[in-house]
Amino acid sequence: MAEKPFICGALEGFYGRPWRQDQRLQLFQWLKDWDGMNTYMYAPKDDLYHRSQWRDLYPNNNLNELKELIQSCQKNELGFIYSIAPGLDITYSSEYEWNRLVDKIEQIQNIGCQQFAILFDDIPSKLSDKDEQVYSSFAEAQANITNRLFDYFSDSNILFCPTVYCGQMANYDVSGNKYLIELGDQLNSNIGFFWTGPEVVSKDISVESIKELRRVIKRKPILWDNLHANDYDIRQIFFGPYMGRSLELKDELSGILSNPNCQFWANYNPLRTLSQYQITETDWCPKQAYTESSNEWIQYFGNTNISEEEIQLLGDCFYAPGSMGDIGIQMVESIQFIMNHPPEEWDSHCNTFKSFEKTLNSLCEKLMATTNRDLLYDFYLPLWELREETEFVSKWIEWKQSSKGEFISPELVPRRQGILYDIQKIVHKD
Ligand code: GDL
Repeated sequence: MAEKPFICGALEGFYGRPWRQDQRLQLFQWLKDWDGMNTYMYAPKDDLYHRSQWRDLYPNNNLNELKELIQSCQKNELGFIYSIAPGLDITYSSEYEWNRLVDKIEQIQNIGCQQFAILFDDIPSKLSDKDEQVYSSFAEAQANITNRLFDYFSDSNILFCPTVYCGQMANYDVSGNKYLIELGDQLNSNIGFFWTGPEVVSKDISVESIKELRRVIKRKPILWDNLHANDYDIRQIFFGPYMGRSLELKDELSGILSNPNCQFWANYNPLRTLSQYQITETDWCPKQAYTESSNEWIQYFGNTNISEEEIQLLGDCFYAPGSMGDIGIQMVESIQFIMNHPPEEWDSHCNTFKSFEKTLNSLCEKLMATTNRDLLYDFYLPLWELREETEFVSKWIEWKQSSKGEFISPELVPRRQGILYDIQKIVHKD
């Protein structure tokens, strides 16, 4: 059989408020315009009918929205994958449950969808008493129902997300993981298999780690890439490039779907640079792709006065999990230096800080005046917080240089308080 085309695109697979319809339509426009991108996967954890109430058919208004999405993907020559996540409470061996699953998938098939994914991530990994009498393992139960779907919907493409979906969940022993081995043996080899890398959020993914997985699951996995996901930490947002994956990695995969930031407008660089990674054959430079993408991104800000320097600062401060771009790194280093040295030694660090502050303030002012209010609201919280911290440092510098009296904080309202901070103070003392 001819090898299926490499799947590449965006996956709406995060927890929290799903994207809006108009945002998804904007996304399809991007995916269509960007070489290398060909797919959107619908998997919002908090679409009621996707997970919690997976048995229930979509009411008409929701169904019409899905239909519009499917038709828009068809028009834009993009693949649309509908996914369903029954794992929270399904009885795998029940014919009643099987019929609910079929009815639901048929409902979506009837509005034009031809690709489906069944997701078993983030569920209790224990079979019910009833299922225990029928299946010898969790893997067998999942493989069985997914193979049955594959046979039943034989004209459709079927994909599968396992419960152990990264190296960490296999205690970093993928080759010895019984669940994965059983799936490799029992899951029809034409069914796509999702994997997030060594971790749930994998900063780097080595070719070797995927080669090892391939040997176990007996197919090339599709990367469910959480690099830019931020649903696990409300204070973070990621505007940086697709990175930490070599070009050789693509040879080991049958696709890459990025599950990015919950805030739709934050995803321009993450997705744009993924498209560039996908079409690059040699000499992949994430930083260069990021700079080019950032400059394109300005057109969506509803304020053409935003400069390349300002956009770079924005992206460099909110870059990727555990890493910043150059401007962010310099800024943190300078603050660190200033706080730990007397003013006579500050020298260029003070200038670095002041110029950062100036650019940040002008960016914020321009954003306040943007006509793309939606984008402003998406970035508001992290930007506002960064601005406040910067103002705090600025006032502290003034005070230190004046060497007068006690430092009076510029904060007008109480913040960094509440139950989360109290728990964190106790639990993470360092
Ligand atoms: C997960 C969830 C995903 C979530 C992500 C980041 C998978 C397969 N599932 O574990 O829905 O967005 O982490 O928090 O990644």
